[in-house]
Amino acid sequence: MNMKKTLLAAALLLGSVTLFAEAIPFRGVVEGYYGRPWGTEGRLSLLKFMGENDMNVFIYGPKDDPYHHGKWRENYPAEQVADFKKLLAEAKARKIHFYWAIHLGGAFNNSEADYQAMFAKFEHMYAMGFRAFAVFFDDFGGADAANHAEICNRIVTNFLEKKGDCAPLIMCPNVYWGGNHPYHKTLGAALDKRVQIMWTGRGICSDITEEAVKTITENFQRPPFIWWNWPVNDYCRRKLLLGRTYGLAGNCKYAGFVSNPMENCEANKIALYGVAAWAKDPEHFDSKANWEESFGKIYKNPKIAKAMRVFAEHNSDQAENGHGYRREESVACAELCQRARAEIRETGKVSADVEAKLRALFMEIGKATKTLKTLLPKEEPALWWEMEGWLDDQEALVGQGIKALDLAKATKPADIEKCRKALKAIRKKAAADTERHIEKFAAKTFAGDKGWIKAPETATREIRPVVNELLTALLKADFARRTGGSFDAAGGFKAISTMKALPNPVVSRDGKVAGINRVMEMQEIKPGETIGLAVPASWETDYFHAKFGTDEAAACGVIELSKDGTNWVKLDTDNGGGQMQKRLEVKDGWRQARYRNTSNKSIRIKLEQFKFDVRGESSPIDELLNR
Ligand code: LOG
Repeated sequence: MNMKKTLLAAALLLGSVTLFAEAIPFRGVVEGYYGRPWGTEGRLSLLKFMGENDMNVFIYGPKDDPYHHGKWRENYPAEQVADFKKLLAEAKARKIHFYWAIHLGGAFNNSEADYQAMFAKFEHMYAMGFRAFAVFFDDFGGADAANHAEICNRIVTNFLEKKGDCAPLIMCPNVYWGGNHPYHKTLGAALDKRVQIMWTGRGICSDITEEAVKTITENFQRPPFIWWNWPVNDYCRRKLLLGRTYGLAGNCKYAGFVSNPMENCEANKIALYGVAAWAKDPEHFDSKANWEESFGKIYKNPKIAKAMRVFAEHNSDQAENGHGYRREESVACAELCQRARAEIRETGKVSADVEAKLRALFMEIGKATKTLKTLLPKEEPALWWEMEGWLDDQEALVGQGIKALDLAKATKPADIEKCRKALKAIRKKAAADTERHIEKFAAKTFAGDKGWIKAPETATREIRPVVNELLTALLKADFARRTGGSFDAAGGFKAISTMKALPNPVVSRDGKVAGINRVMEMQEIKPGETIGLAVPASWETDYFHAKFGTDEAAACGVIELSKDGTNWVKLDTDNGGGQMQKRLEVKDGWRQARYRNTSNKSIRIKLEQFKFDVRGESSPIDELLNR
């Protein structure tokens, strides 16, 4: 059977037969995240890996490729055309359907001219060799289901049918998650039945549950094509997600299943090894065994495989994030870590038994990290390039862990001082490593936007809290001993929101940038609602900058500043390009900023940035070490 007939047969099959725990017909990857697109080398490497693991769909749609998204009307430059041809050849050789997606959200006005521009772009891609197309409406523009169905239907009749040799259209809706939204029903009813509809689950980032699949299948009037937002890390950019594949209902009917991975291209292989095996045979999938065996399959050198296994064990949870999606991490040592924290809370240190076990754990991780730092540069250079920052962080974390245990034992002032010095040196090196990592990644993003790149963090779920809590307790005790006073850590770095759509945004500080973590979705802010940021009194502010992705924000509201959170004054911001910003005088002592919708209508904003530039130590541990 040729490709066209195979696709047609699969499409017909999907419409009529109930599949139970059989291979999902279309299994693969959507390059659909925000951040540094993988590049041709990375994609070639993944296509090879996908082929070897029997995945058969690759959907190209990186948010930060301008020709996919904002500049979709423009053709690709010659260089990129050549790259696509290479990718298409590789995909063909590996029997992978290579889709190209256009992102129309918010930039399509339904004029005949726009339709012609879209078809012209499809022709450009068709001429390159693309025979599979997708349309994305996520995260931009309005939720007009009838219009989105109309656009897709016209692509089917005016382009795909005329060509006659293309795969069925795949579309990503504007409301791509959830269950009973009116958008889903309208779309399901109006959309040509041959078009496949993507869906991320009950939430934007969530497990895929049987019940939710049932509801969405009814509303879409067809089984969903899953866009699984795992292991993507664009909403938890400090973390690498290297854990096992779990949380997927295996007894449902799916049109297809693609994983949206991390911008860390090579590091995705652990997760994709799991997704590939699950989607091929959900019924017999053994999540833990699959994860254990993945390392030997992915890394040729057994030493690397073994060390990656140790590293991955402590790098799998997203940490606190806006979506609330979490994964297990450091499972084998979780109990030890909890016990250690309980002891620290009660006694300010750890017992001899716990101390010995923690020391062994830190040594084991340190050894694995060292192995990776030695072997990866030569043997896995691409993985090394993208993972170096996390290896540096892991090394610094366990290094501090060991020094904290030394500090707990030290009684002589000279020994204590030695530990403090060693800790300062580790933290100084870690800060420099982070700076280097940010520069390195920023140079490779399309936007070159440093604010978007976060400091790598490892082992956040179990181990980091032990190290931080132990260090804080010991250094506080030492501070009291030296000064006779008690140390009050700078508190109060938080978001302050009255937005119903965004009640608990997460904040973080990287060097001198202290802000709300970027939110990718459009969110409604109602008249009178506010979104803001408070920083501790010990931090000095010298700049305020918000990016809302729309000039409506400046037209419909103001930025206000406060010193105490009670009295607010309007800031005369410089506005433009969806942004509001202003230099601040340190001596004015501003510690809070908020945006207030002063108009009488609700607007939709994209909280791409909301930050102060600050001066002052970023953590209590640094404050304690420097005082
Ligand atoms: C985006 C996606 C992003 C992901 C995780 C979809 C359909 N769209 O919230 O580009 O990588 O969530 O942050 C999304 O998931 N928006």
